[in-house]
Amino acid sequence: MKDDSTLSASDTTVWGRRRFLNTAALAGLTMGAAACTEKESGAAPATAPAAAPDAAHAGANATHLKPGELDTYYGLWSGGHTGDMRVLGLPSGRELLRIPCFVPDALVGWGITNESKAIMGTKPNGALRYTVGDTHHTHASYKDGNYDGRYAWINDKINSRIARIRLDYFICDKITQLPNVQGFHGIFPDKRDPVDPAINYTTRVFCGGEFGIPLPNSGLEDAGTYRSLFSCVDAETMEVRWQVLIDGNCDLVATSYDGKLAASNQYNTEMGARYEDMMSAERDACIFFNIARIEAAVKAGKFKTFGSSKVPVVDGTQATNQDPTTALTAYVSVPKNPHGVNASPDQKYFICAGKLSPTATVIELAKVLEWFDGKVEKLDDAIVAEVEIGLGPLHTAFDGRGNAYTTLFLDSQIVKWNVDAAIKFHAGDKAAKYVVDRLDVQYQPGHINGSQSETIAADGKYLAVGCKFSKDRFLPVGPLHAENEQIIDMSGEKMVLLADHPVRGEPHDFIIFKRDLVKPKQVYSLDDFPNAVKDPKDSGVVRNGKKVTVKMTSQAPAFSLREFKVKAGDEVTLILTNLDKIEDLTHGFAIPNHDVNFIVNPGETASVTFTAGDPGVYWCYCTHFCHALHLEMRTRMIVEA
Ligand code: CUK
Ligand code: CUA
Ligand code: CA
Repeated sequence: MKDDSTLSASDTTVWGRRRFLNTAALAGLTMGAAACTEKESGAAPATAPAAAPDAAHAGANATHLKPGELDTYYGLWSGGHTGDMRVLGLPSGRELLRIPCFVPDALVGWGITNESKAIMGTKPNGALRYTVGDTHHTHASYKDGNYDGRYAWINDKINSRIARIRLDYFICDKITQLPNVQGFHGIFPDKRDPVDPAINYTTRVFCGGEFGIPLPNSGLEDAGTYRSLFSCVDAETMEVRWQVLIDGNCDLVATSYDGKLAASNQYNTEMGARYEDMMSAERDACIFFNIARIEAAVKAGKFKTFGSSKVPVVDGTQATNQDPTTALTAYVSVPKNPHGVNASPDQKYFICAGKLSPTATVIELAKVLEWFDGKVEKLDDAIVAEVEIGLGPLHTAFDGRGNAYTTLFLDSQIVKWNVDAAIKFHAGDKAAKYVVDRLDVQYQPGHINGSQSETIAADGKYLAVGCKFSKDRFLPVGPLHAENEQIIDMSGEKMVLLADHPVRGEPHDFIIFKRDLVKPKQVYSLDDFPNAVKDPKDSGVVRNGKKVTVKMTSQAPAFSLREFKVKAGDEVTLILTNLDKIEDLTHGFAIPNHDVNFIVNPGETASVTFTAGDPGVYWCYCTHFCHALHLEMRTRMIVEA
């Protein structure tokens, strides 16, 4: 630690000589990043300056839109600790919406209305089961190898939950907690059903469990017995279909275009409990799952269950999967603590970034399938390239023209490299120049994605990079810095940095797709809600002992009830239907001192249940500016003794 901690992490002359980072070097990694701040902030950027993209590129791929101009792409961004999904317009990078999922949100009343609480899950006393989240990865449903605008999914690492977003209304409609799993990290939907070739769309979502735990979770201390599971969730029902018990752990997830394979990179094949143990081996793995065989094994009853969970768990450990022709899993060896596995848009390869190894590994999917058919002797033959690309490679995006773009955390760079050239180089053609370009970014990039990158329609226009540090890029606002999301023009031979955007931590992953792939609806139908109050005449107060139901409608600039009476201590359920059906005419409803605040969009019905407080008058008011008489849009809750 003493020696390495004094080095700059970006000092490639020193680090580049190491094939792998050792334990001591990793301990110095944090300090290395800090040292790199001082060094880089004083120096001129090595490549294109942020403020002045060259004129030709600014014309072709600019980020600045004139007032009133619309973006051409949507971006779905993981929200990080806010437990939501952020919707961006690109290339401008403007944030359009936050879709709350795992964490309460007072704007829309997420975690406050009965409808959202039912999705989030409650304890027996009615309180929310969880109020924190940590989202990392988001991916959308596919049809014919491209996004189909039905759903997106997002993970919560803390509580192993997966949320589904409906992309017609841009709302979360289901949340499922994975059993037997801690640290649910990577997530990817399949791109078609492997069992029935006619089903050309997503029917399941795969989830990687990162942390090993005792199964069932007994609190056992011997970490050597801890296990991680790979989970499959049904895209429609959102129920967990099956899980696979594996050796090592799961991290990120990728799926093939033919639906036959899913994979997860493994950094803890050592199954260690301390980081020194987790990085003790020189190689780890990318574990492949044979989806059709796993589903057949589940159907044949070859599974067990753990604890109170009824989810079938099949055995994907190495010891029981030696015969390729019956194996459910295949462990492809990749260098030291890989991070990220990404599917190339030509449908041929998965690429694993090396993280602690300066390499990218290209795995040919056809060869993995041949191994499962018993036609290839060595699984290692599926590795068609393992090439040096730079220090700290994490995630990879694609342009649809045969190039890969990998983030280099330690080098603070994006490296653009040609996959075919890398394969030639690996095969012995040492003249093959696979590195096409390098671009300095600010600073320490993690995730990266390109427009349409992981679809068959990758269009190679824009690249977004999530930089973990922003240091000097924005006005200082105290100790917590924004992260720096940078937009890059990837349409030419050389990458051109176009824009910086601050973003609240810590978003991790995102996808970017053409705007015409989703068809959002902006007004609800009253029939979408079984409890809708369809006519203002149906408004009123109904008492049943201590339980009181208040039915009300909103139509600018009034609520249908000008006042309503309840008694102190009543359990009040208030149902509000917005009868305004005009686009963008949303009303809000807040009750002072009762922790109630939510909105109703056009045609929407929402309800809240609360205990009426001390006797008195409480002005319930519209919280969403709707009309010239918005401030006058109120009703009184009169609480009697
Ligand atoms: S992990 Cu964050 S930089 Cu959760 Cu996607 Cu790689
Ligand atoms: Cu209704 Cu403001
Ligand atoms: Ca390892």
